[in-house]
Amino acid sequence: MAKLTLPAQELMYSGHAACPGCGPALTMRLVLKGLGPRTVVSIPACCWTVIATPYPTNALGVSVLDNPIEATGASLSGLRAAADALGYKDLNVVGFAGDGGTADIGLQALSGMLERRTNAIYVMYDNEGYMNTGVQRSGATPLGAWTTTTPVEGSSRGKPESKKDIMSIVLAHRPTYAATINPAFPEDFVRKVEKARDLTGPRFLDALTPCPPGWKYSSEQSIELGRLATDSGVFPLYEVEDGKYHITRKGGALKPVDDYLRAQGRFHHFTPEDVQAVQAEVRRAWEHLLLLEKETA
Ligand SMILES: Cc1ncc(C[n+]2csc(CCOP(=O)(O)OP(=O)(O)O)c2C)c(N)n1
Repeated sequence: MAKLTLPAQELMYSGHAACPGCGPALTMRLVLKGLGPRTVVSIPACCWTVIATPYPTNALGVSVLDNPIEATGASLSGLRAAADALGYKDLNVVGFAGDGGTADIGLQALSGMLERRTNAIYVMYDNEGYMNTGVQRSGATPLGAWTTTTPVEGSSRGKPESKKDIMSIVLAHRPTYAATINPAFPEDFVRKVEKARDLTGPRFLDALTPCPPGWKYSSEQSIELGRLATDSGVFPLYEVEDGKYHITRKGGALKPVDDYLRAQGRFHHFTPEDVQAVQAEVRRAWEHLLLLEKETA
């Protein structure tokens, strides 16, 4: 059996308040393994504020700043300016925000930080909804998914709109580095975090983070779901450096999206036609990614 080569250092401690199987918790643990202790993390209102820092505790072995939900990008610019003024050149300035606080409410602050070329790493953990406040839909919720604000009852059949493409929005700002990461593939994940750590300028990491209560599945399936997301092409693993695309996991033919969708209660109302529509969209996006990789080689 292959041996994992993850850094042994733990900067996330037990006793935090995450649900069992929490994808965002796995993601924080791996991000800190890749970055090490010279790190400050700015966290907006989201599940992670509750997980890490119910006053006066901190489950992380690094400093944490709680910021307003809309302000993570601005917070990173301020933290970097302060770190530079104090001469802390080797400090990793990191934002760790949910999809709601990134792709919706904090989008303008993120755009400002990218455009100002703030020397910082922004991690979006994408659990595809406003989970901390009770599973409301976000711009990152996928097409057709049940949430409390996109119910499956009467004429409502889940979210009528498609998922917002945050990577394309970020990449339009030409960051130094942007990559998708998935805690179900920890070595690919940590390699990208370490690469981001060693670069300067604005860097963005987009993590898919399964959420047992929000996606309605049993907590021990989080890693399996993450694997299915990537191997079906729902969440491809790739990185973009200096405008060049590189797909970091290509395992032959994509698996059908069926297993991924059927494993989650939020898609249980899907008809075969709904599954086909998702399949067609996933295939189209995958082909587009292959093309981008070829064209930018
Ligand atoms: C301006 C503002 N609006 C709404 C809220 C309430 N609020 C707190 S956490 C949260 C959900 C954030 O969702 P997301 O960023 O996706 O993170 P998750 O809860 O899924 O971890 C909301 C809406 C707030 N704190 N501030």
